[in-house]
Amino acid sequence: MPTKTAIITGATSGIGRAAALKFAANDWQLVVTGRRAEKLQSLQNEIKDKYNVPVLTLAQDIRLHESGDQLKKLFLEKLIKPDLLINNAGLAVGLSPLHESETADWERMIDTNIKGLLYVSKSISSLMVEQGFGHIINIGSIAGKEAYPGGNVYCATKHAVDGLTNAMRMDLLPYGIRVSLVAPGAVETEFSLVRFKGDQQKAKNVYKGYKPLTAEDIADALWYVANVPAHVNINDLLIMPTAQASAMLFNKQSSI
Ligand code: NDP
Ligand code: 8X3
Repeated sequence: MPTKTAIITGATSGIGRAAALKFAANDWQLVVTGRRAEKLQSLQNEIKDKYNVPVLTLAQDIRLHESGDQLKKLFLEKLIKPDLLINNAGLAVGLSPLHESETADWERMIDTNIKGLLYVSKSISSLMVEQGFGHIINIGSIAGKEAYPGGNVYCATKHAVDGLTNAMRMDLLPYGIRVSLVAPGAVETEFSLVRFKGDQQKAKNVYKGYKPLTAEDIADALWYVANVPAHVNINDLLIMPTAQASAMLFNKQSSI
């Protein structure tokens, strides 16, 4: 019997996928979401083959108002309780100065990184309040701690995640529900491919000359944050590659 249940949004690639594998390897039951149904299916198959723990998949676009309630319905129907929500789904689109950027790109980032996170958090935290336990981990970013040129709207959305994490922790304090932020620096995933709209060369260049974090590094951190004793909460964990000192400052001659 699995010990606990985690919901991981954006589990079709990168950090979310690595986190799903990490928690499944440690006997957690999972509910995983993302838009690409075929990727959710292959994650489900891999977890069943390797770890034999139950995995429910929900293919959904987190930007839709009903995304949170769809997830909540699944929990009520299956009679399972969420121990942990990892609000991971997110993206950057574009890296242009504000006056040259596309308003459609702003909408995608704001709707996914802020509004999607809010829809899911509202629905799942209401279940956690009713059941009297739970933990929410939001994935922030170094971009939520400092701005950088061309980062404008992406940085604003991750600053919003930072602020929301603090506010949610206050709202959920009376119910003993923990709220944490895990904020990574550069992690090599599909992130840059999405940011540069499929331009493989531009995406590769982001990680050239140094060793970026891997999705598994962040999955390990998520595992740690989720498994500290019940009286401990990790409020805010900023994790950087050794070769990255700030959003813009890299040692690109680094051997590590
Ligand atoms: P990936 O692009 O590899 O993964 C992003 C995930 O988000 C995918 O599973 C994608 O699923 C999901 N997603 C995107 N849009 C939506 C949507 N509208 N509805 C549902 N799911 C969606 O990138 P990462 O793993 O790197 O990103 C994960 C999180 O980490 C993001 O919040 C990102 O901002 C953050 N982050 C990343 C860093 C990095 O350097 N990589 C550094 C700091 C933070 P699908 O496309 O199937 O919908
Ligand atoms: C992703 C990291 O520095 O590209 O959140 O914004 S960065």
